[in-house]
Amino acid sequence: MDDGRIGESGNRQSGNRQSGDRQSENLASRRSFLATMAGVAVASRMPWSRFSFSTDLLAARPVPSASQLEWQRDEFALFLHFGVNTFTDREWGDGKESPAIFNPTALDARAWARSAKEVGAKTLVLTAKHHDGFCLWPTKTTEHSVAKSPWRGGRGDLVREFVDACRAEGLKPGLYLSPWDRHEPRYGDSPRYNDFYCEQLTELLTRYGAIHEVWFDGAPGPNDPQGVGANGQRQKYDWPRIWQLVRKLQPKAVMFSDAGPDVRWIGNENGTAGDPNWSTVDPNVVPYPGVGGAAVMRMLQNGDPAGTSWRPGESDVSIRPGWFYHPREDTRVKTVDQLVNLYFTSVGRNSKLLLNVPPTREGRLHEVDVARMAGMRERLNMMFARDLAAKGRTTWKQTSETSAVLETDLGTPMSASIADLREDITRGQRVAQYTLEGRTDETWKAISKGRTIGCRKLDRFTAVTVRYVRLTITETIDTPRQVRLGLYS
Ligand code: FUL
Repeated sequence: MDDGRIGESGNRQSGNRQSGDRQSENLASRRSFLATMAGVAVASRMPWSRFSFSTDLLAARPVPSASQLEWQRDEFALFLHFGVNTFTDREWGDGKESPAIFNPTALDARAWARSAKEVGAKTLVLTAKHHDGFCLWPTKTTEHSVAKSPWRGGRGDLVREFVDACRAEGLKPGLYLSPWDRHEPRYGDSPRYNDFYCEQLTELLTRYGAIHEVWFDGAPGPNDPQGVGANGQRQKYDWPRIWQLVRKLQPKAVMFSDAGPDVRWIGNENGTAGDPNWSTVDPNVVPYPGVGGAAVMRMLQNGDPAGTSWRPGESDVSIRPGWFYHPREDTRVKTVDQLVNLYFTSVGRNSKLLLNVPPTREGRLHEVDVARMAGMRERLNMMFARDLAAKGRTTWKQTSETSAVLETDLGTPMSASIADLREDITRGQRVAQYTLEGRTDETWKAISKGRTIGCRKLDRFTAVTVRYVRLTITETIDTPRQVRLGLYS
């Protein structure tokens, strides 16, 4: 799979998740090295690293919009895959499913939102339509919707129940509308399907109040034979039109896809951002969703320090092997340890975690999934309960146009095993290389090292007892700005 995505299993990263995961780990480490070298090379070549006092050049560096900033600072969101696949026990429906099978017997969207809130998620993203084309709202665009199902006597509107529940719990609703539609006969008849798709978007973005994230999936890959319409043609999406429409109808929403434009897919479905992970990208490398190839995957995983667009990465991953609920996977729910690790490989690498928790056929979140998420939250709350550096005495010194040192005296020796680094990303992402050291006596000992920091970088290490901590930033791509250092036991 040279383009990194494929189908039968409904997992666009690889038909075989195991080998896909291993493959991406190997690639990630090789890539990280290459990207670091590229980053360093770029930094020393960059005009603004030498003439960083020119306000014109500084102004040209990409920074996040208010919506992108809020989106990233929220850190954690839940994904809900729910639809006809829930009832057929499949991952990718073929569009021939009868709406009669959609009949959740105890659906409670408010309970989804309550669980999400309890585990600290700020946004919930629902599959309003997956690849099978079945719509969870009573759309005027097709008969293939909840209106033809027995659920709520055909008068139900799950998007309505979902957004109302989110708002009642103070959460932000987001919607996934699959571009690929295996039911709609116009799919493949490009201009006509684009009209249809824009009409669906218009319904979703005008009927339900503020929608905070619009999720455009990239499946199927460009070489997947399944991705043709009834006429045997591949659909050519009008992305500029689609993006403009969302911008017009919901100017504050962030749009997710491989190609953004606001937030990008992180390049795998296992919750692992690249290291380094720059929030800036070269938009020409990933011009539209679904485009494949090694350079694309590298850009998605690592971003680009010289990138001209601010497009932070979102790490989507399911709490179970599949995206939809399957009873056979009740014993394969990720453990609390695995979920905590995911937090570190996504949020802790300047990304955002979008964790999928699929509702059951009853329309409930499964109790095992809820318990595991609660366990994750509890563990994270404990880990980050007390910042050992909060009362320390900190000094910051810029040592050159591209380097700086931050030192904290904790006041007394303390045992730490997590460093929490944060750049003020309202001014962009600047750090390209750093080392962290600690000491109690005269000798500094290495604790960790890394490349980019961005919104949040979490380093975990074997517990060390330190009184003084020193963060040496050896390379930045713009004038260094003070980084925040937290330390946790
Ligand atoms: C993929 C889809 O094919 C999966 O079914 C799922 O929706 C995942 C989030 O994205 O591309």
